[in-house]
Amino acid sequence: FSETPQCIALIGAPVEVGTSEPGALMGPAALRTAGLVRTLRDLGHAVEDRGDVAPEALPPGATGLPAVAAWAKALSAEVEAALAAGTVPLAAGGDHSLSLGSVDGAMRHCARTGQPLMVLWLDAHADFNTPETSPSGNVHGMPLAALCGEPGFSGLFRQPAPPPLDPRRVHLFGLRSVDAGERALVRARQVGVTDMRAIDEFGVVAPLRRVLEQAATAGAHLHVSLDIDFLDPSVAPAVGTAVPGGATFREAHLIMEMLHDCGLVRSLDVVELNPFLDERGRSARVLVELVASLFGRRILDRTASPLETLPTE
Ligand code: 5AB
Ligand code: MN
Ligand code: MN
Ligand code: MN
Repeated sequence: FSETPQCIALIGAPVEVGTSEPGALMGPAALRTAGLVRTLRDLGHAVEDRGDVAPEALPPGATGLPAVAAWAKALSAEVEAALAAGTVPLAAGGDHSLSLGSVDGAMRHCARTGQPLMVLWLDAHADFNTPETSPSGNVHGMPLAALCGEPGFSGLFRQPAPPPLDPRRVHLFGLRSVDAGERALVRARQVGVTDMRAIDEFGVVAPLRRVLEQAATAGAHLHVSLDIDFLDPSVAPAVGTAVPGGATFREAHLIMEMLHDCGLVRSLDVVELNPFLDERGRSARVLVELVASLFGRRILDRTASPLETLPTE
């Protein structure tokens, strides 16, 4: 994002049909309660809270792929419309199956503008299972496989199927829990990966710079999907699928600052917050802090390019 104020469209997506752990449907409300809109406005941005999306025809009690598809269809339309209107869509979840919709909306937008789409997936998990490989059957572990055109997702809303997302333009960042089947797929499809071992060895800056350089060179629309379990559970306890050894607050914060400074982020998901599991709103507040940094909050007015080795002043 540039220094100039942005128009941000907040789109709530209280989806939890993609997980077996109830509570994520309270995510959008908790993010609003934690001051998401006010915080972004205080940074000078125009924020339009479009309320929560609602799927058109969702039979009560519907589960699995058909239910996810109904949500995704509604969210995709909202995200595409927000992008067409020149605003930055911020999809607030809700479980990670909602990204089927938000990324689909970004893909449709990019198909019209001709801009390539790149996806940065900040997550402990790869979310690259198919119905066949999934150990749990939960769709929040599958959105990337569906978006990248893996088999087993027929009947999803993407009909007629548009060209799938290029897995080489997807980058998994913070990975530390992968199932056997998805591990093979991630390798075979050449999905970009910065796993926790790489972060331990090189920190977050060098690997992220590489991703941002790839995006800048391609002139890409960068979509960022932030799963709260990217963070260490001690920082953000409100997660259904906690995996130890996650990002520290400072690592996540630095990533957000670099994402702001690169000026390439055009759409964003904040997902998997489960307020029912939170401790006095702590995790929701952490997420609001991180979003604020992504939208330009800084400690001092230093504008260092994330692609430079040293600050310019
Ligand atoms: B999340 C697991 N790989 O498929 C599966 O939180 C976990 O959106 C998926 O990243 C976690 O069930 C999905 C074991
Ligand atoms: Mn996820
Ligand atoms: Mn995850
Ligand atoms: Mn999760």
